[in-house]
Amino acid sequence: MLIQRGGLKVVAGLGISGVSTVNYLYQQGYQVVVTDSRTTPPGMDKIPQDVKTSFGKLDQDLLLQAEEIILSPGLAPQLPEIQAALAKGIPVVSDIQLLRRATDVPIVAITGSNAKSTVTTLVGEMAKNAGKKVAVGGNLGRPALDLLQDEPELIVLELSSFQLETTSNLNAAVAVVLNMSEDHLDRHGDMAGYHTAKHRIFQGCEKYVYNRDDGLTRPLVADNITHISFGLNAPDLKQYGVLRDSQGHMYLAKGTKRLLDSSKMYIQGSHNIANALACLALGESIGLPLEIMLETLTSFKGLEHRCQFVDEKHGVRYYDDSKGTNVGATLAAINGLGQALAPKQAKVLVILGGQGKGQDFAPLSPALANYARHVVLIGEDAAVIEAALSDEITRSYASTLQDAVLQCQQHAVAGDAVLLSPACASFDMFKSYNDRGQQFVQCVNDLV
Ligand code: UMA
Ligand code: ADP
Repeated sequence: MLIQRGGLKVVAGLGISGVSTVNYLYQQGYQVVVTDSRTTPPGMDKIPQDVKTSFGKLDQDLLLQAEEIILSPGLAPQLPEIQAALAKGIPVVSDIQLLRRATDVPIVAITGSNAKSTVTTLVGEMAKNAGKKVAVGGNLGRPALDLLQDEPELIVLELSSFQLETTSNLNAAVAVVLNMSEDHLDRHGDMAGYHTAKHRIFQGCEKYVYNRDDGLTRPLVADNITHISFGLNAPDLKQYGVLRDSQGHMYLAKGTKRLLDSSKMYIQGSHNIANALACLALGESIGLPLEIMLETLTSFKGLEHRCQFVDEKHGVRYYDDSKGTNVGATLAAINGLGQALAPKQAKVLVILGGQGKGQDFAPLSPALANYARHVVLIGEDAAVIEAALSDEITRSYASTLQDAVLQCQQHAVAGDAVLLSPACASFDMFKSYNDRGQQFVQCVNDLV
């Protein structure tokens, strides 16, 4: 440890972000201790041995001694131990707050119910291809404070509502809420709570980007803050949008100028066109050259577990959309695949279910009635989803993913597509959405 400075920093929750926070504070010479409700939290072996730890429950005494508590995004501020600290006037902040305090490097701040990882990765690639020394992370996986090790000139951050809840005055160079649909209501109480958390991203921003197709993405900030919009309609001057030719081909456009034929991108579906437009608007806001951004859009292959083609068996195609963890994402996948198959009279077989996070599943029903041949329900909230489906949708239950895939195969006809897009979190049956996606791929590979 270097010099001892300041009062006691208590890190609540270890995990990936807790480890990064403890190590950062330790290296800076702060007095740091860590508590976690788990007896053997992940990352215990990745922090200095002389850091005091208290595991097995959140240590109330320790929390009340803090000068500041740095809360893991995995822990809700509503927990009684955290509420007790807040009541005593102890500040509770995120690792994102510490990052902002540590550096003046411009931050591109990205949130939304869906598309965060895709847009964050793409903007990071655009910046890299433009020759910027850029660090990319946050909710995406590489914890925020670790990004400082790269000594970046630009930081691109994916931010979750959990991280934003305890972040104030991020002062981003540019901020965006890409879209808003129900998610994490079990944590935020209702849509208003979730919206409030997400919109903290705009506090102190220099510029912002918003989605014209989704009023809930538009910030309540002063009119004089520079902004650019994107949307799937024809754009006004200097805004991003879509122009169609006489055959209906969609072009990414700025004002009246066509920029790119959307079929030139590997990432497909109208939601990905919106994502690409958001990237252009964000990139323009930080001065990235248009040509390089367009080249990046045409070379980007997309991320794993996002509507990813797995294999074709007996004329049936299998798609892994394990990252479809909420209704909004699953709707985009069902509509995207369904619209593509409809002219061939083919349909989608959808595997749905897991932990529902308090969402309303009713919006899935019309899309499934239009495009699904059959639905297989898995996981903790299978019955909650079933109750939201209209009678004409044929459905069955499966207790394992393997059985779900087999049932889909039995109901499918050549030309159909089987889609794993659960609209739910995975933790009831799997380690993570990655694990769920990998197991799905294995089940598909095992099909005869
Ligand atoms: N937990 C406890 N007790 C504790 C602390 C955590 O039981 O004292 C449990 C909680 O149930 C929690 C789970 O552990 O849900 C995971 O929390 P963690 O502290 O182990 O999390 P980290 O490993 O630090 O990962 C966190 C983010 N996790 C969450 O927000 C839940 C990661 O986002 C993020 O990539 C990482 O920091 C680096 O910034 C993951 C995520 O699921 C991908 N995010 C949600 C989403 O995308 O929908 C918001
Ligand atoms: P996030 O990081 O916000 O979860 P991802 O880029 O990982 O976003 O995508 C998550 C899920 O959302 C995937 O199933 C993906 O196909 C879907 N998706 C991507 N973009 C959109 C969008 N603009 N609207 C709705 N769903 C989307």
